[in-house]
Amino acid sequence: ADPVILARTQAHVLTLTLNRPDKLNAANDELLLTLTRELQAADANPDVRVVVLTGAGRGFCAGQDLGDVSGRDMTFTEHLHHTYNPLIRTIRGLGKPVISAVNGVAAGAGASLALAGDIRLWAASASLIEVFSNIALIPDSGSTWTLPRLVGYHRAFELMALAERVRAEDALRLGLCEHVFADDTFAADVQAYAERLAQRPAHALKLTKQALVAALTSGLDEALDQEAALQQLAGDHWEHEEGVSAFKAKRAPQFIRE
Ligand code: T3D
Repeated sequence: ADPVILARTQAHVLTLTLNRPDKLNAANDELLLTLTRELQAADANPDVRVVVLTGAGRGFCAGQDLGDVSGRDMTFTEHLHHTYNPLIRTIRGLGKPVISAVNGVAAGAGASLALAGDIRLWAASASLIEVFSNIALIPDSGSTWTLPRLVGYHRAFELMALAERVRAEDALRLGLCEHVFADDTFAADVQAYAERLAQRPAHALKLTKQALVAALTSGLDEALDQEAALQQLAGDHWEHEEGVSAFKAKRAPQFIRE
């Protein structure tokens, strides 16, 4: 059988491709557990500086494979704790930037995955649907946390209640993605973007992500203390010395040490 996740590294960019194109990459347990394992391995691999998540074929991810739900020997709660929650936590906790490269429709937990990346790049024909209410479930895999922080409570509720499709132009306006690229150059544009990000100081970005993630749920006082603590780790690292030396010498910094 074809692997459910394709992995390819080029120029320090690991691309993980959800590979069940006949089902718009709907997620079964094997896909979710493999993806989480690949992400954990990427975190430990110094050659990987940026991770890209994308989908094979015309979809990004259509959420839970609905063919796999009936007859399952786990409750919904157990299933979320076993599969989706570790995946979302792994992305959030990963010490490297994760790009959600949304090549096509992202629905249900697939929408949650599209929103979970640190950077969200969309193809012009991509779309997002908080589809859960169509099957009378509630949004999961972090959507209830992420979406209202992006669009506010009221718009999040409407998107969830009506399960309307958000297209790229609106996603950009609403802050659900950072950039939209043309369909026919999407993969190349994503790779170029990711390679640019890979040139940035990896250690400083890891600490930046850590500080931002913590600050999302803290008050200003805690955020200031956290910045002061993490700035020490950044300032003590060789990347800082390199950045300052490069500035003084009027040259580009070299943050990749092979
Ligand atoms: O623990 C738990 O299990 C709870 C967790 C829940 C997390 C969730 O994600 S719940 C939400 C599950 N997802 C859905 O309800 C989405 C269902 N799919 C759709 O609504 C539509 O497929 C889309 C709007 C995403 C795309 O529509 P369209 O018209 O572009 O494509 P299509 O023709 O509907 O789908 C193409 C094929 O993919 C089709 O198969 P076929 O007829 O060609 O053999 C379709 O059945 C299949 N497919 C799409 N989504 C799923 C799927 N197969 C299984 N599961 C799916 N989620």
